[in-house]
Amino acid sequence: MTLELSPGVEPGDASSQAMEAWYMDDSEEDQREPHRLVPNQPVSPDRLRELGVFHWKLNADIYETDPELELIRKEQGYSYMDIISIHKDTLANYEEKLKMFFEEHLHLDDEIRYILDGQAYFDVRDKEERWIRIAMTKGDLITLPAGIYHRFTLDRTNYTKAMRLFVGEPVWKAYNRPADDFDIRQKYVASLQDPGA
Ligand code: KMT
Ligand code: NI
Repeated sequence: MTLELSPGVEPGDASSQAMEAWYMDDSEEDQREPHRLVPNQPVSPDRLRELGVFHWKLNADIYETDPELELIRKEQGYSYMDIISIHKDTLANYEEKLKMFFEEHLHLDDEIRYILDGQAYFDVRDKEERWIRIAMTKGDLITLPAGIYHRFTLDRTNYTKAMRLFVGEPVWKAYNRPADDFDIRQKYVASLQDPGA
């Protein structure tokens, strides 16, 4: 039997447990607050997939020996990995980095993050440029497509530990918005109009 691990689409098993996502309000309060609309306006995994955002739920307690993680890495070609602990006592230039992570930006490659401990938010723009907030908790592995505008923040708990995965040698370079002239951006925008492209 071949094990096909499609991100989050098999009903009934652990990998289908959806992350919670919602449209954000535009209030000026702290970025670490949830910023939900009232009433809350949830965003489904299908909607996220249309934006090219994929998700798996894994058992982070066994990440060092997890066959499911191994299989995903193999199938997706995630040869590189490291672990980043984001907390004021563990991350050099903590404040500065958090500020950087929260600037709206894109990358020329997919951003792949697996939350091993704690929690955090990834915000992504939808097709109409509205911010969607994705609540990441322990066990969530997410992939953001190259060219999507996004940002990252800790939540009120001020701590997360994440695995960073990458295809080949990692490139962390972020291009702050506006970065619309990159081919990868134009490709991404085109893929939103025609999801089959
Ligand atoms: C990025 O580029 O948005 C990040 O690397 C976010 C921090 S890593 C959990
Ligand atoms: Ni990024």
